[in-house]
Amino acid sequence: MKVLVTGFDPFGGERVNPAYEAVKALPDTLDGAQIDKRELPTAFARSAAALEGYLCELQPDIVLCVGQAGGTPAVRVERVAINLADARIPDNDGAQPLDEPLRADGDAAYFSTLPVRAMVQAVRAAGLPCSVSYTAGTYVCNAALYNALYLAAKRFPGLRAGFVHVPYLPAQVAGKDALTPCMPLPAIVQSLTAALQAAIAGVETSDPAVGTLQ
Ligand code: PCA
Repeated sequence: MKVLVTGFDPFGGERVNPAYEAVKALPDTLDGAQIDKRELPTAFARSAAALEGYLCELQPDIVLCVGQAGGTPAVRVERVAINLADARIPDNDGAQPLDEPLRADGDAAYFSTLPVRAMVQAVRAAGLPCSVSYTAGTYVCNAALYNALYLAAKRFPGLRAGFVHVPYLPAQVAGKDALTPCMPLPAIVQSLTAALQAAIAGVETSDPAVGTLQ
């Protein structure tokens, strides 16, 4: 089995992106699967092209994209991506789409095809906080998950795709509000490893404990 894991480059004035820092530190093989690691630019158009290029080049069975969610206290496994680009700040190429669809011929939304609940449970079982997220936002991370699922639906049958958002690193919050949450790099790496193991195993659970009350 082949797994492509991507992490975004820094954006929004940050010097690092915890996503790519953690992705780089993942092992090259995990539970018998080959893990290919690639960086994605935090830019709507270029990330879509780069992702498609990596899928053509590597022909993975699974793609897991990873991005920074500044302000989140825990790793979040995304459930859904929506066909909307709505950017509060320009991307790294200066593009700032407002109220635009990502793909004219795409569905309104696609659900992750990875076992989201099992991934959350696996991270929690490793002793780390984790939850399901029901919005990946409307910036470049949502676009990456949307594009991965769109491409799986249209061009790469059998490809399973998902997304994980990760907190800031401690060094990133040093100059921010004292209550800004962060997570050390080894904990993020451990979380991604556990989530990937569940994705590779490919067995979803029915445990209601990871659902919501809202
Ligand atoms: N986080 C941004 C884009 C790149 C990243 O790491 C997001 O959540 O959309």
